[in-house]
Amino acid sequence: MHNVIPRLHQLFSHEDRLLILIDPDPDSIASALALKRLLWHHVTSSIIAPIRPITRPQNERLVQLLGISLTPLAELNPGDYNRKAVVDNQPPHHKSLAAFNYDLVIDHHPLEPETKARLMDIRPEYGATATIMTEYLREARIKPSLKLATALYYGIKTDTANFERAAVEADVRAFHYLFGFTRKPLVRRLEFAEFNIPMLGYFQQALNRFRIRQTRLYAFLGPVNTPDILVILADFFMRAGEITWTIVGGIYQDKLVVIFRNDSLRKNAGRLALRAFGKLGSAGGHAASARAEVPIDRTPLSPIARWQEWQDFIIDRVERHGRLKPHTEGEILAKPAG
Ligand SMILES: [Mn+2]
Repeated sequence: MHNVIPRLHQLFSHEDRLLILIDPDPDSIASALALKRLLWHHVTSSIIAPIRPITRPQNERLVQLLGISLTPLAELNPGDYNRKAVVDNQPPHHKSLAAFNYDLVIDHHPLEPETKARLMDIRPEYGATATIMTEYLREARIKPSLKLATALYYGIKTDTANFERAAVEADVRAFHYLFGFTRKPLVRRLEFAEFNIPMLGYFQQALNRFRIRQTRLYAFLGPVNTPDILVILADFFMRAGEITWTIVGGIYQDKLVVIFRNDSLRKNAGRLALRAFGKLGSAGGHAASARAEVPIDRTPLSPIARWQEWQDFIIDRVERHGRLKPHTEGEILAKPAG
């Protein structure tokens, strides 16, 4: 989309008060910051409102380190804002987003048929919304500040998983452009904040409890205050060279949550999650990563069952219903010669 800036400015007048809604992650936070910057002097005020609390340490760190000001949706009165925008998501994606009418929607997820706004810019082929916003800034001839450039740079980096996931030429171009406005040590500090001190307790627990079946590692953590820790631990255990699968479970808000990871060599995590837990709850994902969520009352266990029982339940479901190949590359290699 070319010449989007005049159309963007035409949407708003100087008396407008703009509410920018986001489901907070680095890409949405950065995109909202960029929108705020693009509308400086064009609206009376603009505010960034996350629809849910930030739980990931890396996102917390981004907000803290760059001094980004966010106001939780729950703490403000949406009626005080006569204009509304959503970036990096579309209204049908979430109940809290669907509750409003929008002036502006900018996103890189596939277009939802019910998405409506006075101006929509949806580019499903893009790896990040931050890429779209970088193009806007360039068109508006606005040089990003260190803070804005770093946020956008980091947003592209995380949404494309360092360009391992779907990205297009435009993402690479934006990334390269932003590189000139950011600072490496700042980006590195953001990346290192993968977990926080309270989360280390879960590491300890997982290291004490994990079980290995062939080359598959299982761990059950019990109640967790965020499912993010299950993802972090599933990724962490994949770093052991002998491990080809990690399956990490925990209880979050009356649900058993199970995270699947594999080395993506002829494996399908989404299918395994579905076979193991699809009959009990929701399950699915991609080739290398998947997730299952099962309401506790749909499992044979009581919420107060011991962790060993839960861990055995997960191992049993996956090994029995997952139809895992009896032999893995690891086992074949481990067979004694002759
Ligand atoms: Mn995104």
